[in-house]
Amino acid sequence: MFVSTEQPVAATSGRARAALITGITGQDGSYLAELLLSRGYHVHGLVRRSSTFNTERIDAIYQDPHEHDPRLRLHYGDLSDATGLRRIITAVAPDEIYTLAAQSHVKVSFQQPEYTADVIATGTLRLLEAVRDYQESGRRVRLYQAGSSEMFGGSPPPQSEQTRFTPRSPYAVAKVAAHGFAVNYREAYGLFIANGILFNHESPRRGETFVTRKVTRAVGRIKLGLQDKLYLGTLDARRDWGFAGDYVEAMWLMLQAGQPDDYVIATGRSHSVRELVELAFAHAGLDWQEHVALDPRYLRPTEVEHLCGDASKARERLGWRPRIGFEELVRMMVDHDLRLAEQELTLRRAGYAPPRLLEPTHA
Ligand code: NAP
Ligand code: F7E
Repeated sequence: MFVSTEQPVAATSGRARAALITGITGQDGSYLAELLLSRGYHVHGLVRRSSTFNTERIDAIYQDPHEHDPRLRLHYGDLSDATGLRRIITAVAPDEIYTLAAQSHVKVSFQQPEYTADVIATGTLRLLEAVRDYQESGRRVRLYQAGSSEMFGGSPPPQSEQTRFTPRSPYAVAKVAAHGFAVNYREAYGLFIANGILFNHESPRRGETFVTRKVTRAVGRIKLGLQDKLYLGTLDARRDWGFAGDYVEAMWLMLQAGQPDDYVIATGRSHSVRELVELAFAHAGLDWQEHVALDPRYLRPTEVEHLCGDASKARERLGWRPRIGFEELVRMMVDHDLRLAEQELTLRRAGYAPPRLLEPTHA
């Protein structure tokens, strides 16, 4: 059963619930922060230090603590820094922790395998160790761990909670390890940990080097004459693409359940990259064949051919189901990126916009 988004959640002590989100500046973190704020939570976000601002996705919900007593607060931290994580957990005293932070790009994980493993696998372990000690000091906390359909890798669809993990990238191997740590800490120390095994989910806030956003950004720019070609890798891979806003609801529902468990979250329908490209270009009135070219540098050493999830367990036990389908999602993203391209064109005409660096690393 879906719980109303308007209903504020009170903790047992009477104070509003506090949630800590690692990865709050990412796609999912930003949607989840909005959801939790709308439900009355105090939200704390872990932000890593960067030489430029990296908070664009949460700028709309940020409140200056000099002027307000905000319900959203940010803390500098990094999954590579165990001491800092412990300090933040103690200071924040969260009722719920959503661990979303990750080097989340599969192709980049082939280029940076050691870093990817450190942040995803060992980073999750650092957080679990901090939570274990926090709970031993008498506090109760529920933790969401961001697993991925990439863990299924080479196992044929439909993939469910029963499907074997056959990871095909350093990213996926690291996610399998994080999943394993989470299950072990649940069993060994009685921690409330839910593993979400989420299939691809996208939005206008998706990072621009993931294929959906790369395509919709290019469609907007090509339509307005700011770009002519779009270079891609395989067009044959199939993914089960849903909307990120729907998927963060599932994360929250997992932590409201009576028992901690693992859940596949998916739409149950898959499409090829080619179908994505056709639909996105057609929505802008463009012929994709005139603009799309293969660049083998975007191919992966080992590809995941076909992911399509069976989310029956989440539907039956959590009442979760996706609201936005593939076609609506692609239209939403193209429309957003057409508006972005219009802004870029206006700035260019006024002499303000420099040429765009599209992709430095062929991710
Ligand atoms: P995303 O947009 O790439 O966001 C990743 C977040 O992690 C960002 O806030 C990033 O900070 C932060 N981060 C990266 N390295 C960090 C570190 N060392 N310490 C602290 N924070 C760090 O990813 P997403 O799409 O929102 O995905 C959220 C989580 O779900 C990830 O764990 C991802 O692997 C997993 N997942 C995603 C999908 C999907 O389709 N989106 C599917 C399954 C699982 P910056 O903003 O500073 O870079
Ligand atoms: O690739 C193909 C690519 O990078 C999708 C992450 O959120 O979802 C995401 O991982 C497909 C692959 O996502 C290009 O080879 C073709 O078959 O958008 P993607 P992903 O690898 O599925 C999972 C569930 C996660 O957990 C991850 O964190 O598209 N593809 N040409 C391309 N992909 C990219 N990025 N760029 C191309 O030019």
